[in-house]
Amino acid sequence: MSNYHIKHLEEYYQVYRKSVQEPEKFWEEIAEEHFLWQKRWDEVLSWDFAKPEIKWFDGAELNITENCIDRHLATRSDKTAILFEPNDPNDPTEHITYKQLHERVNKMANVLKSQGISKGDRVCIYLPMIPELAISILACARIGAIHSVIFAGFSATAIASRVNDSDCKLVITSDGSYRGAKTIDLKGIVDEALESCPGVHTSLVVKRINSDVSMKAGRDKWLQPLLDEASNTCEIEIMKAEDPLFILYTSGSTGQPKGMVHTTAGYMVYTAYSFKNVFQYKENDVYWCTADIGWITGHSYIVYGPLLNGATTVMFEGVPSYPDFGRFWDIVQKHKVTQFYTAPTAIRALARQGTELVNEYDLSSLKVLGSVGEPINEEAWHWYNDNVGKNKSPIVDTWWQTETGGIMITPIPFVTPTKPTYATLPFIGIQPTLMSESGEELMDNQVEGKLCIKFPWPSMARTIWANHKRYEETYFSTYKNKYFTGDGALRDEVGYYRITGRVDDVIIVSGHNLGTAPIEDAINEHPAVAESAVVGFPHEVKGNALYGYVTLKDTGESRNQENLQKEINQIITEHIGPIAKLDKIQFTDGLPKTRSGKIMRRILRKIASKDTGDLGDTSTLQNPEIVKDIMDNVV
Ligand code: 6R9
Repeated sequence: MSNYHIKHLEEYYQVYRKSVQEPEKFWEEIAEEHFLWQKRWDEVLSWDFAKPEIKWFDGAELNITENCIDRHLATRSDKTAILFEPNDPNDPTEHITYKQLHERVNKMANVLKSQGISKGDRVCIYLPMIPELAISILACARIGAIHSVIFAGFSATAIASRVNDSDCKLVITSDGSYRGAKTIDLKGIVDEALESCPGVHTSLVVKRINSDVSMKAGRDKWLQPLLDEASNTCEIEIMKAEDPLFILYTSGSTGQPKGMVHTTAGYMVYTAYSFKNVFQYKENDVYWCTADIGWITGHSYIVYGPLLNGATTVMFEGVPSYPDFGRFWDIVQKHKVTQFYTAPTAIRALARQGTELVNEYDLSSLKVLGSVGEPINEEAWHWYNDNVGKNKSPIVDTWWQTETGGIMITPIPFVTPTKPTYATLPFIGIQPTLMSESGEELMDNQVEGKLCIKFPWPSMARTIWANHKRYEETYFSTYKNKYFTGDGALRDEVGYYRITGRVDDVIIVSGHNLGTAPIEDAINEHPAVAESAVVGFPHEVKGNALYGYVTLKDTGESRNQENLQKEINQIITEHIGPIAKLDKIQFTDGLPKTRSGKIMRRILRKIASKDTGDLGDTSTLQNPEIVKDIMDNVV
């Protein structure tokens, strides 16, 4: 049916119009024709952005894993579902068929049950990019447990706060992980975290690197023996459409990370439909998204979206630079990858290596290239287009968020003419709009404003775990009756969108969202620090890097600044993780502040970016003299 697979621009406009004029009818048709339901819905959509309360397919019953796995068994049981490419290129690739995936998920689900996990319980997953990660996610979904995946680069403190926020009962981890030539002691990090997580009764440990880890009696259990014992059949748990499927934490501009809650039916329908169209997926394609499953991109477009379509999805354990910077291209060549979805920060890192390596490999299998995570700069776009796509594979620059669950603004390859740095047009069913500073909706083209969404879509997050008020305040209070994204954007003369970046205090470093507040909180833990402010500055590879301004307590002692820098970064690593380390630290006698005491980050951002031509009016500051001082000592 054409609604499901769009193939030319006219059809896009036609389907798009239908999806916004009659959204209920549109999504109902998609839901009816392409999924298995245990019980049909009573109502396609009910919503109120003021409360906010959003329900899709209310009354329906289903299990997402029946849709991801069971229903493919009749026609695709021997087809590869997950193609696992290990860290070491000399280790064998693992092809997990749909039939094997079914067995492994069922076994894992039975293990979880045997450990006392049942519907509604929260399970934390802290694993490297190995098959057990996808299998654990699906096993949770099979029995109705709510998975909360924590990226395996986060620190013990970060794990503990997330585990406690959602009161997880069980953790799944591994004895360690491979990362290029290094190994990382995941088990040790989890052990440290669990010291402050009284609610966790069990920790299941996957053996990956065969390291010598300590196992806490009564709590820690090797996973394999339990799997060996478990039955390979596990009935699906019947879930309601709006039952939570998972929690995924994302950084906010202030305070604790937000546990975004995604529910079952709407998320399923939207990720499946968007995957199919955005990647123009066809039956024998080999699709590869290089993201980590610890982020939303991996949830929606490594696990759920591809499996819902019966696709072959590549999971890569390693890094783009190991054993050398040709690794990505080696994998594309080896598995004849057809869709390749990565992040601008990876493209920039690869582009820095020149074109010699990329030209050594046969990339002719590629049909579609994707980009996600941050705005893609023009230079990176062209490098990607010329050297990877050879000017024949369209680049889909996909804009979306943890909160949106699925891709929101994107070209459809071979359908939407692309334009470098533009995410182009709203995807089917998505109604974006731009708002002026004064809160007016900007109706014309060639305008710039704050990006909002006017109408619900099936995969939007429904709440923040245990904090619905924060959900309302963060997303629905800035503009009445609109979901506010936190991003700025401009719309060109033909209605294409270009995302200009965050308008709040979230900085995107190598595609990872980092809130400035938690980093500042960590810095301020250092006994010598009085106050700090963190801003982003442009970085050739990471997109943005972090610049910290730090004032020290006046103790009369002299201090070694180099040691202080190391100690500060150490504290940040402990509290958040190495991704949040500061690239530059400037010690200063003061921070520019407004009369009401707010730090003027706008000025600090410009100074860190060496863009001091126009700092605006600084005369109204409490301490205007500090600005020159900071400028004179910029690092
Ligand atoms: C999917 C994901 C969300 C933030 C988002 C925006 C930035 C993502 C982008 C993009 C420009 C793109 N972002 N994709 N900016 N162009 N194609 O990345 O989710 O980790 O929650 O980040 O990332 O600023 O608001 P998440």
